[in-house]
Parts: sequence; structure tokens; C-alpha cells
Amino acid sequence: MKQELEKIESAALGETASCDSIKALDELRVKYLGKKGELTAILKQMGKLSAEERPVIGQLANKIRQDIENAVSKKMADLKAKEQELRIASESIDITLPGKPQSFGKLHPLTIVANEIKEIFMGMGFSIADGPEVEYDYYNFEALNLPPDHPARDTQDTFYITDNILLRTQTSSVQVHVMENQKPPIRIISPGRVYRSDAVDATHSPLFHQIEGLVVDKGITMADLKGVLETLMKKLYGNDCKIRLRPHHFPFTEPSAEVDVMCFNCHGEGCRICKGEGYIELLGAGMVHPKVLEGCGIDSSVYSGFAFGMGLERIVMRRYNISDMRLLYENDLRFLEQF
Ligand code: 2U9
Repeated sequence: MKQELEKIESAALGETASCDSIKALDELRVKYLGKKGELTAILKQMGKLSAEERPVIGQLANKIRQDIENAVSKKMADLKAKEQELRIASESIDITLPGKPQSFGKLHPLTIVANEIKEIFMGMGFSIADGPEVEYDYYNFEALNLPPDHPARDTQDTFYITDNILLRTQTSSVQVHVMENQKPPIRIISPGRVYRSDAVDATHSPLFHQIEGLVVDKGITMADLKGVLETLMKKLYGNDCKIRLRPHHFPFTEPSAEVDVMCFNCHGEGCRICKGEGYIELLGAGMVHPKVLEGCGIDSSVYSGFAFGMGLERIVMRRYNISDMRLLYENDLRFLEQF
């Protein structure tokens, strides 16, 4: 039995030394040391030995088992180190290769211009007010002097959630909330999405963006309104930009005006773009109607205010010479990457 054990030892150590793969080494381990391995098979026959031989052979078998185990685990460590070396060598990076170009997103033209307008107003001491797009009829219409059946509601037909809850048609509703909750002086702009039941064409969309403004204080006049709007337009379109106010009617302002901006193409001479006018209509404005002030709890004999409203799309289209509003919503990268 001693000879058999020594034979197993020398075979196991020899095979381990020449083994060159982790998988084969593991198979070797099972072959010699496993439950059904060669060494175990020999040890099972120990019962046949005499009482004197048993401890001697037992000791030898344990020593051989230990030697084989040591040899296998040392070889395993060597093979794993070699494998890692090979992997690292094959994974090495060529730092001279050019990098993969990253494509960065850009701001949408509507966002670019809205941000610019917000900056201009903040520079004049205005704060930015926000409010819900789903609104009560009262805040969208009634508080703005547009009672039920007022004809001006026809031009602002919208999407109703219930009889008196709707998608706002103007951001004026935000300003009504501010006036209800804040004492003058008030100096705010309210940018945001608005909705109207309009069919889509080159100049209309059921969803568009407005920026409205409101100033309420003692002694506010049309001159303040004109000064603020002139500053806005000069900063947006250049210092030589002129504006003109034409009388108009809005239910929520009195007096009211439409505001035209000098044509960027002909500088007031009249051309094809401004249809010979020299000016292009860009926004509406006026002195806040006393009924609107009173309805929001502001004493119109002490305070006065001006308000204005503009469609952001129109400003953007004029700024970048865009002829069709739909381009702003189609998300075509060929269009958007130009800004
Ligand atoms: C309050 C009182 C008055 C806001 C105003 C306009 C004139 C105006 C249009 C421009 C193009 C809307 O986007 S558009 O269709 N707006 O002409 N808006 S004055 O007046 C207000 C606002 C709030 C409390």
C-alpha cells in the first residue's frame, strides 16, 4: 500500500507540475483528492491493514494528501496570475486612438429667447411668476373683465376640463393670483404655455407660449409702459429698434394699444416683409382696467398699473426669420441644430 501511495503521489505531483490550464488542474484535484479520487480509494482499504501498519500508512497518506493539496493550490495561484497577466495585456488601451465624439443637446429657440427676455426683465427689477396651466374660468376670464358671453371669449376658445375648469388661454391668470395675494408695488412677468382651440397652420397652434407682464404701483402711467417695452425691444433687436403704439381694445386694459416694432428688414421704409408698413405688430398692452384692479382687492383710486402680453413664438419667428410656426414643434434636428 505504501508503494501504491507513493506512485499516486509522484503521478499527481508530476501531472500538477505540467498542467497548463485552470480547468485541467481542477479536474486533477478531483481525480486525486475528490471523494471518488484515487487517494480516497486507497484509504478506504485501510481496514485490511494490521494494527501496526495502520498508523504508519495513515500518517503517510495524510502527508501525501497535504503535499498534493499544496502543489495544486500553488499551481492554481500561478495559473490564475498568468491568466490575469494575459487578460491585462490583451485589454491594454491605445491612448493614441482618437476619442469618440459626444453630441451635446442644444437649447430650443423658444427657450433661448424666453431666457433672454427673462434676463432683460430681471435687469429692470421684475420677478418671474408661475401658475397652473389648468385654471378656473374665473381666473382666466371673469377676473379679467371677460364675463360669460363676452364676445372676446370667442377668440380665446379653449379646452374645457369641466364647465368652469379649463386650459388657460393666457398667463394673465397668474397675475390675478399675484394681485390677490400681494400688495403693490408689483412688478412681475409670467412666462408659460397657453392653449387655444385653434387649428394648426403656419401662424397658429393649439399650444403656444406667452410672456405677460404686470406693474402696479402709485403713479404708474402709459409712459412707464412705453419705456419698459422700448428697453425690451432695443435689448432684443438692437439699439436702433423703434416701437410705436396703436390704439386698440382689450377688455382687461383701458386704454389699450397694439405695439409694433420697426421692421428689421427695411428699418421703417416699408418692404415685402412688413407688407409696406415699415412696422410689424408684436404685442398688446395697456393700463390695467380699474375693474380688474378692484376685483383683485386693489384700490384703483390709489394705484394704477400697466400690463402687456406677447406670444413668444411670434418674437422668436421674427428674431430668426422663421416663416412657419410648425417648425418650432416638429423636433427636426436639421432645424433645431441651427440655433
Ligand atoms: C392682468 C391685467 C391685464 C395682459 C395683456 C395683451 C394686452 C395682449 C396678446 C398678445 C399676443 C396675447 O399671445 S397673444 O395672443 N396679449 O395683447 N395682454 S394686455 O393684460 C393683463 C394681464 C393681467 C391682471
